[in-house]
Amino acid sequence: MAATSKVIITCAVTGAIHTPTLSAALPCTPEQIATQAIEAARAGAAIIHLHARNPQDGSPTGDPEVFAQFLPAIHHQTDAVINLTTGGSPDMTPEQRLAAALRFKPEMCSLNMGSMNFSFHGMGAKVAQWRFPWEKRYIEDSEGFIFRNTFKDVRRVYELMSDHGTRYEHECYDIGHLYNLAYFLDRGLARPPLFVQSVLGILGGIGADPDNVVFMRRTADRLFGKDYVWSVLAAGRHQMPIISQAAMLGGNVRVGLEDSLFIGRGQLATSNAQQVLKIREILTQLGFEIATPDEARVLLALKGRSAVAI
Ligand code: KMH
Ligand code: ZN
Repeated sequence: MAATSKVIITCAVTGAIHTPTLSAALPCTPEQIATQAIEAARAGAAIIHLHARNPQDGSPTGDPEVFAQFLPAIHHQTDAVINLTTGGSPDMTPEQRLAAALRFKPEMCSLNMGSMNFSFHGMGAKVAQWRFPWEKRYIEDSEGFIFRNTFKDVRRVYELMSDHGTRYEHECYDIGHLYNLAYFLDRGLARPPLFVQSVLGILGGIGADPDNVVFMRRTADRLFGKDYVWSVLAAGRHQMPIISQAAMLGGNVRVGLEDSLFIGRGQLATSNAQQVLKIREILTQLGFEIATPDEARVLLALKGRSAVAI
């Protein structure tokens, strides 16, 4: 494990899993995404992880023209590290998933470390009326979704994005994904310090169980030694307890409405910043300090905010 003196908070602002009916706070338009991202950065998030949505109906899109409607505001009004998704959404091709990262050459992009089932079909069970026609089917269809991230797909992202000096949030949804990352480390495509994002609680991935957080940590220690910086996210109601545990184990944390719509038991969050402030308070009370964006840049060996094409 690379020594982490301060905790890096990542905020994943909107994602591609939740849909507008599930929470009025979910940012969907470029203005909403920009506003919530800026608030999250001001609240203490050093890294902002971003997806885009169609302004008309909130459906996920990989169109760089939509990203172009919110990235400049975030880039100019904060000094946060901008991290663009390459996971996209279930209905995007590998090319669509990569298009925005290729155009804007961010300091970071996500890189999903293995193919898997990725299902959230139970999420709409309590919804009586949907705001937009696409939502119900999108959620139901995820029962049959295979999240494609073959070795060839992953290699391609490394080869294309490393040319731009972009570094990676390695999304590891199960123990095997850590071994996949070790394979790319051995071949020189992944370069230390690795940023490893352990993802717990996705249906199809490892469960959000405290034992599994420790299992992830020990396995990453064994595979990567001092060559990695560890972060954890957990889906839904597991978010705050699991990431608090991760911090106690020397990890960094990710919050945001991409991962959970909640701020407490049965209580919807009103914004991304609210979740950032909550974990910040928990960490501060536990005696941790929060990393600034520039401190995160040093810890993760990023190229710097002036080297992006936003
Ligand atoms: N939705 C998260 C569980 C990506 O954007 O590449 C993982 C994620 C994937 O953030
Ligand atoms: Zn994402």
